[in-house]
Amino acid sequence: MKRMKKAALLVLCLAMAMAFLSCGNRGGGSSEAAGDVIKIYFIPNNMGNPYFDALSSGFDQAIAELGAGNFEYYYEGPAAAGATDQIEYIEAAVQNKAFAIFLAANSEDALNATLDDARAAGVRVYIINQDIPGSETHRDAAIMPVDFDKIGDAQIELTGGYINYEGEIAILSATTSAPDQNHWIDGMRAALQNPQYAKMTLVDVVYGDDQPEKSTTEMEALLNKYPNLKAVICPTTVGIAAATQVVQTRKVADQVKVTGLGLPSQMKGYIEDGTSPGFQLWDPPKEGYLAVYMCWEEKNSGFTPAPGASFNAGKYGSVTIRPNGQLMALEEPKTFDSTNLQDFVY
Ligand code: RAM
Repeated sequence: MKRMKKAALLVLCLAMAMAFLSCGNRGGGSSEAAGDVIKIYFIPNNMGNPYFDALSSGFDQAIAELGAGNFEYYYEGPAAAGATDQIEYIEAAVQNKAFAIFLAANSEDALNATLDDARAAGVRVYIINQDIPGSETHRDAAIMPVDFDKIGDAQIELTGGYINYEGEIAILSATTSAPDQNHWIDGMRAALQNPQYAKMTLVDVVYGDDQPEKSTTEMEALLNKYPNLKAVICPTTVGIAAATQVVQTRKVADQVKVTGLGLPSQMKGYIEDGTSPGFQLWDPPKEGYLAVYMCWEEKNSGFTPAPGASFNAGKYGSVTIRPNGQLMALEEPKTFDSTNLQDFVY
C-alpha cells in the first residue's frame, strides 16, 4: 500500500513536471508548436507535379531518420502556379504556428509582403528549389538544387550535341513569372552568344504554366509553326514530359529532339525507346532532406542560417551557408540518358 502511494505520487509529480515543461515551450511569444514538435511546411509551386513529390520524399526521409514524433510535416500548395496563388498557403502556415516554411516561390517579388508578415510572426522563411533574386532580404536563406548560373550553358551545350550545333531551337517553359525558369532562360540566351553556337537560332519561347494540357498545346503549336525546328528545350519536368509525349505520338523524334530538365522516373520510358535523347536534373529529394536537418539544428543546437554558418546534414555531412544566403544541394546538373538508366531513382 505504502509502495503504491509512493508510485502514484511519482506519477503525479512527473505529470506536473511535463505539464509545466510544455507550458514553457508554448509561451514566450514563440511561433513554435506545442512541446518540442517542429512544424515544417513545404509549399511547392503547385500540387500535382511529381517533381515536388520527389522533393517532398526527401523531407519524409530525414524526418524518419530524426524521429517522426519530433515533427509535423505539411506538404500543401495551390493547384496552379500563378504569382500570388501561394499567399493563402503561407498565411495558413503562419496561422498554424509553423516553425519554418519552405516555399518554392512562384514570383521573385509578388510575395514579399506576405513573407515579411510571416517572419514578423516568428516563422523562419526559406525559399527552396530556387531563390527570389532581388528579394533576398525577404527570406532567411534559400536551398538551391544546383548553381543556377551553370544551367543556361549546360542546357545549350547538351542540346547542341544532339543537333550537331545547328538549326532552329525553341524553349517550352513553365509560367512567365517563375524565378527559376527566367534565370535559366536568361542563361540560355547568354550562352547562345558564344561562337560555337552561332548556327543555333532560338526562334521562340512559349509557356505551358507547368500544366500538362497547356504544355501539350504549346508543343503542338511550336511543331506546327516551325517545320524546321530541330530541338525543344523544356527546363521543366512537366513541360518535357508533355513535349516528349507529343513527339512520340507524331513520330517525329528523329526530326525534333526534346530535351531540358526532366524527372528521371517520368522520362525513363522515353529514353529507353529513344523518344528523348537525354536531359538534365539534380537530386530533388536532397533539398528536402537538407531542409529538415537545418530545422533540426536550429531547434536543437542554436544554429542560425547566417552566411558562413555550418550545420550537420545527416548522411550528407556538414553543409555551409554561402555568402548570399544560399545552400547548394549540388554544384552541377547531372545528365541522364541511356548510359545511366540505373541512376533514374526519383
Ligand atoms: C518543374 C518545375 C520546377 C523545376 C523543375 C525542373 O517541375 O518547374 O520549378 O525546378 O521542373
